[in-house]
Amino acid sequence: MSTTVLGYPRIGSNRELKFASESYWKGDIHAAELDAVAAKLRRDTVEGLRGAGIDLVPSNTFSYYDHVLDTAVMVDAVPERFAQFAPGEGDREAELRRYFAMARGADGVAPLEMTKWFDTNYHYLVPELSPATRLRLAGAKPLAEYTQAKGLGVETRPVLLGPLSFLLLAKRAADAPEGWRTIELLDDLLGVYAELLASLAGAGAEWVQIDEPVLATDAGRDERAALERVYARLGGLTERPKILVSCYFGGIGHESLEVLKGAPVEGVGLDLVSGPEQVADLARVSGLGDKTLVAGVVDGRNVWRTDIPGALSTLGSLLGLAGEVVVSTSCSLLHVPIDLDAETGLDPVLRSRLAFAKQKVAEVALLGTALDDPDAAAAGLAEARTASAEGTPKAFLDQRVRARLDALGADPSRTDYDARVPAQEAASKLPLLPTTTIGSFPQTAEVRKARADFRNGRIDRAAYEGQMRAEIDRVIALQEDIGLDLLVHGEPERNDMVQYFAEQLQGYATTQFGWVQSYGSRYVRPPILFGDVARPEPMTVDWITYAQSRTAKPVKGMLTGPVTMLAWSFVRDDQPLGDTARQVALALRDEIADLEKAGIRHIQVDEAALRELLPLRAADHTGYLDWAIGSFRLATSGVADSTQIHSHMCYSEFGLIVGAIDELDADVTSVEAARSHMELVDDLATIGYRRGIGPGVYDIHSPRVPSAEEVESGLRAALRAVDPKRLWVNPDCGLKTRGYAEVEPSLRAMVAAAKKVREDLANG
Ligand code: THG
Ligand code: ZN
Repeated sequence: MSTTVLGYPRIGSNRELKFASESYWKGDIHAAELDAVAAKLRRDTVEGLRGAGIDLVPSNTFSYYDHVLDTAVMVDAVPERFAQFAPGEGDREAELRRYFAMARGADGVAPLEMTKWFDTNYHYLVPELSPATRLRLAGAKPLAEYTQAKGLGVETRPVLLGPLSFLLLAKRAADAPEGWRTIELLDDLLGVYAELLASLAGAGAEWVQIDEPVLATDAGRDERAALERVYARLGGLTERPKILVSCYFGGIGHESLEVLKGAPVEGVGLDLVSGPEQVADLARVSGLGDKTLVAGVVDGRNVWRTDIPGALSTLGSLLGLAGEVVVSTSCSLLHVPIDLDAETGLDPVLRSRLAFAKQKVAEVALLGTALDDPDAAAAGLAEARTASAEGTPKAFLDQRVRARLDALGADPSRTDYDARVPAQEAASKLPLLPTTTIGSFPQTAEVRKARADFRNGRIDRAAYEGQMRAEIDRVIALQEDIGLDLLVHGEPERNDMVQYFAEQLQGYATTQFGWVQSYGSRYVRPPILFGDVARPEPMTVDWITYAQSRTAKPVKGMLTGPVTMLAWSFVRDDQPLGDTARQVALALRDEIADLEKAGIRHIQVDEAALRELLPLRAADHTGYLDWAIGSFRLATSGVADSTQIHSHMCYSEFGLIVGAIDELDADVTSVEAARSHMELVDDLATIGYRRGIGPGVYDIHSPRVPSAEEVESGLRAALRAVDPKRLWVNPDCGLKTRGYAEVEPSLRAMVAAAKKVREDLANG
């Protein structure tokens, strides 16, 4: 059976792309040097895939920043504000200058908006379209990358973002009329794709892969007429490569499958990992006739080894349902780390159950061989059979955790909110409109160095703790001086809000080199949640009680919630996510009890990723929100009425989850609102939200320092919908990525504004 993958990481096994692009932005290297690094990365990828036994190697999977941005530039969907950056013919420096200006902003020109790529942790740049956008073929990136690989002797299948997905992922530009939809540019865009396909065919490309992940969402599934139009038009071209329409991140539904079956294209790719019901859908539409089915059976989103016997049986059942079946990954391997072999610190039992991108490629190759020539694959198959028969190792399970959760039964809950309020008011004397921050303070070079020195053994624990305590002293003193009401310790000891807890919890492992692109040159190393989660000992209590010992004002304890702990990790797939979330919640419940015992009266449990993990299809929302809310309540419901539970959520677009925010039953929730102009406050008022709320009063994502007047007018806007007794005053997110030069004046402006509004309220 032939083999392929839908895409491969582009960052390089030693983060070469990050270092080269950051040097280029600093002016340390020229375009030619950056291009040379990129060419080397592409070469390593195509040669590596061919060497690993992949028959149909993809190309154009590389990107300097983001593949949606690449597509926008290629079809000349460049907003007017970048006109000043228009490159002259063949001016590579200028081309890159404009490209990175669109990605990152430049000279006072705002970049494209960035948002999450479906339900992954990758972020793309949102194209801006309007009726005035004149689409045309303005670039030849897919052709150039195809030609480069061909020069290396590798025939590849260029990967393009599909026209339907491109238009549905784009947004209306500010100048587009209300009611106008980006899909109205479809015919223009198809003209551009026709020209592109002709050029690829002219260069000799046999196949092209056109990605339509949007078909896994409700919005995409609803566009069946457009889907039919796109592939009737592209399929009807006389000068074109064979077309593979590839779909991933979920099932596309049998109706869309029927449309693709009827379209004049040669191949359809389906994600059988996140949409396993599609095996039945294929039978329901009586198969794909003589089309090629690219069967995504190796998970491109998680780090677990494939169940090879299971995959073989799935592939076997597909044989009669298509002209040819090709083994593949479920989606691009962009979302997993590159090479497990680089990890030397992992427990051997865990390691034997993992596969990163390189190992997944080997699995695809093994499956291909096994179906053609089981003898040739005998050794690999025998090993894989043993591995998949093992089940979850006993050592990964913890019967104590399971027994405790069983004993807890249904999720416990707190006394009614209204009854808790007087107890909390008596416990902590806070003024009206209390001021606070989200938790992290700037991570200075000294703080980072101290953490690195301790990790590498250059300083001992006593020296490290001394430095962290000195930093906490500074941050507490600064907050007192500014006049904030509810203080934080500033989190100098934390590298990342998920990794920090993962390092301390049983059932979690962390990697040394497991980088995955989050956006542009920013990568994360998601921890691996592999077994039953438990908390061997308190994780934050010493730091928080130390901070509390330095001030008479109350200090807030800071934790990361169960949903976010899962969203930013690779999570075991041998039990439902909700069961895993309850285990994390139980560990947090214990931590919260210890903080409370130590006298901490305000505890924040951040659910930065609550919105982010919301399933792509509305039909799945209730099931998700049930466990998401249940796990938060499990974590936070063990406290006394007088203990105030806070939460924080990042990112705008809360519309879909305002009800859920209420059901979390936190006493106070801070949210990003500065950029969405307090719209959220109105949404909350509509549902009768009556708990504490801290709509972010300024945008920490920008270095701009707000004026007190600006903050004051935001507060007055919020007061139109929020009871003054419930309004909190805070920035819209943590301050970790900012410098003190901005943070200090911003917080002073915030406190001044709160005082002013408070006085006015007191004077009626
Ligand atoms: N933590 C984790 N996942 C996340 C975020 C987070 N996913 C979503 C969002 N926040 C992504 N945002 C960022 C912001 C900055 C960086 C990465 C993702 C970043 N990374 C450093 C780099 O690439 O240089 C490396 C950081 C490190 O040393 O660990 O700056 O907050 N888990
Ligand atoms: Zn935030």
